[in-house]
Amino acid sequence: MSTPPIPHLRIVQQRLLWLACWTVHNANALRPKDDGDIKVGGHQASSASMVSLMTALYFHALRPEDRVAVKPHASPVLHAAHYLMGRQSRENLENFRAFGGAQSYPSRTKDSIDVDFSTGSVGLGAAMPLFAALTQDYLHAHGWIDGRPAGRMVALIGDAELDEGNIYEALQEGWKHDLRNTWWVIDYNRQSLDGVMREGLWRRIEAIFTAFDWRVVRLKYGALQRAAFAEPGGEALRDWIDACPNALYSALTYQGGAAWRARLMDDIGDQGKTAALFDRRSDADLAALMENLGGHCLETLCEGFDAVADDRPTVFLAYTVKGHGTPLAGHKDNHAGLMTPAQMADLQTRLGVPEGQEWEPLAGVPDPDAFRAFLDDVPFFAAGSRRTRTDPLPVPTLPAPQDRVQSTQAGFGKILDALAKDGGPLSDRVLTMSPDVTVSTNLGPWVNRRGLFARDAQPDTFRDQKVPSTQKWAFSPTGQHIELGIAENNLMLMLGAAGLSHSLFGQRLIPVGTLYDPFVARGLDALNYACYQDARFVVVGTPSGVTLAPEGGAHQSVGTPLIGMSQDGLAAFEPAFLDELALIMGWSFDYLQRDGDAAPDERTWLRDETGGSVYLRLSTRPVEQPLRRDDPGFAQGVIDGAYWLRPPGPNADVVIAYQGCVAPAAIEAAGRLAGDRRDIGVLSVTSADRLNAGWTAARRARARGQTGARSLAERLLDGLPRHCTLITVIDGHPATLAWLGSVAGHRTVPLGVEHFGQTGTIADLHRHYGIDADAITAAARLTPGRPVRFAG
Ligand SMILES: Cc1ncc(C[n+]2csc(CCOP(=O)(O)OP(=O)(O)O)c2C)c(N)n1
Ligand SMILES: [Mg+2]
Repeated sequence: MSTPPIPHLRIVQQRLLWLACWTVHNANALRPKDDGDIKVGGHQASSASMVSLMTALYFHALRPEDRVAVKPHASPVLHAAHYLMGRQSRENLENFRAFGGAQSYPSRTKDSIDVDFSTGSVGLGAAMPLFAALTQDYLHAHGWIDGRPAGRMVALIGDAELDEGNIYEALQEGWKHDLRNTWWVIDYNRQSLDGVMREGLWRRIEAIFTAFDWRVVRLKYGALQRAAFAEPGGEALRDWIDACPNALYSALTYQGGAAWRARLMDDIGDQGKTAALFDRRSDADLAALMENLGGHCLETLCEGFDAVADDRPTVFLAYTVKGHGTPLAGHKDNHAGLMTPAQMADLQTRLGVPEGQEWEPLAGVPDPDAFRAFLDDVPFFAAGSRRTRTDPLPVPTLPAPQDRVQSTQAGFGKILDALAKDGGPLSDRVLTMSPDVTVSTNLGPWVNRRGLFARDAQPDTFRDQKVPSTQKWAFSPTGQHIELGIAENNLMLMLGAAGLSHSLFGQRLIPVGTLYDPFVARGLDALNYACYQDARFVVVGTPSGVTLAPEGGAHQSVGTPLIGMSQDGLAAFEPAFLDELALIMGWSFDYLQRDGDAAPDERTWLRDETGGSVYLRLSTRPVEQPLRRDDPGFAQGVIDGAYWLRPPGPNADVVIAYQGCVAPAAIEAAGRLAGDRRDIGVLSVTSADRLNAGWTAARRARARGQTGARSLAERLLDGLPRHCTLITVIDGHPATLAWLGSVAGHRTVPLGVEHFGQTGTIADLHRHYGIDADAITAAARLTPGRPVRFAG
């Protein structure tokens, strides 16, 4: 490790502090505002807290192969670092938090700079690099990134983030998977948003991380403090610091040198040596000494980071002061605090930034050439962009299983099983994972063929003992299934990290994760977070709805179809039949590898070329399969979101539109009604999400003057007579399909599930919630038009 270039780093530290504070100040106090007096925001205190940490890391300790998640509210520092390196534009900084400018919180997709991991929802940014480290190990074990050093996956986190439960879930999961190459750097300023932390949190942190086999490095005292402790009377000062409550330390920091002196003299000034120690320092020097915590001392930080040469997961507990180096320092209300223009002017003078040169990257730097030469050699930035690209893997045609009666969940297992058996480049890159529901979500056959992943092989003891089992359970470095603990947050984060493999590590993975559909809600913020990063994966919610019947009320999902519709970056499907499912899975494997930007598709008005992730909502209900359907119109409709299972006649006064496993009820009801309502149509909706998105996009396009824009939903429904009633039905919230009536102005009766919690048979529950054939026919009876006579 090279000797830390402390004088240069000191300049970086000052530059980052200035540029970060100035960027926020400009956005709030100088930039003209459209919204009147609404505060733009940005976090000067949280940024100042992390300036030294980020200086030591980005400008000294990190290597090009490392990847970093930055505490969301330190975004101004990250942008300042890139600006200093010539990687961020002044225009973007001037537009911080404005449309198109530098983002409020680091964003992989919206920021122009290399953001390795987006952050924003605190806690998740801590866990994401941990799962990226597991992904990196997976790639190494499979021999795909041999010859390149393993990078460190680094999370820079606020201390209050440790309140988030997902942190501990991630620690436990990491421990199970023999985690390595992971650093968490805690900005231990002992302040959260609203106030000051509980005393002694560090002890809990040390105990918890140690319990999970992490190395704990406490960076508590800066070099100045350590030197002072060595002076006569220094030990008493150290004891005083150690005993000082967080709130008092913060308050004294805010008040400054005179307040420090008064309090210290009161408490320990009766000892002559200690009094002399204080007397040797001016008020300003005393304040600098007391604020010289490890997390602000470049020597201490560089030493601490450089001392870790192995791959053991390491947490650095870096003591800091929130707002360090600014007049906001230490005040308990400083989270959203902004320096006044006068305070900014004062800071400007103190940091030697000449007036008019506020945006100059090297303003006030004494020897710009030498400093520039230093920057040119900073290792982390030296290798250029950290984003990688990969060519898409070809997707084979996935044949539909030929069962006569089968559920989509079982079909999913069979399709993956066939893919595992047939082999090929795509199947080798599929990485499945499940939070302790591998077997019960039908991933078993895939796992039997492809094995479980672990860096070190572990035998299947039950098999070795000849205990009969249908499931092989051996782990090896070539396995393709990651068995996760139950925490659904971890599934979503692992999907997110593996789903960024192509961009983080230049190696494409096809992550497929399964969980029980109701527990999508449990991992929802992490799912949203993964989508926000533009990670690419398939997540399968199964079983779903009330149709999981005897599995019980607690496991029923009602709102997940609406999650599928509303989640950006996620195309949601709920097929009823296996031929549909096979088409959707094949399309998904291609869709998640796309990265283009073509014009919208004229059939659907969807912009599929940009790609995305996919959510499949499946069911355990065995359903009679239709006869072979091989016309291309059918296949296209399945992918686009809907097709006519039974096309309506010209005088249709009822159309039944269904999604998912209620198909048999829709078909039965149509059969019963057909005698009297010959023109009845049945619309199979495979994706309310895509059907709806296309409709919205086409309306928007028309509003912009593209008068010919027409979505699939409009083309399907425009031809229906005006008096036709749509009866929609789904094992899920009725709002999922209710909007169909607005497409062409048809009266709609939306059937679905609004309550849950009742156990029973499928027939019991479908009757109870009114989504069976009787309910559909009853709804049809109430529609205007000719009365219905029942055949039998
Ligand atoms: C999940 C989530 N909840 C709440 C917030 C709002 N929030 C942003 S920062 C913050 C406090 C952070 O304190 P800390 O992590 O200690 O960072 P500091 O500002 O002290 O550096 C909160 C509650 C958020 N971003 N994400
Ligand atoms: Mg804090």
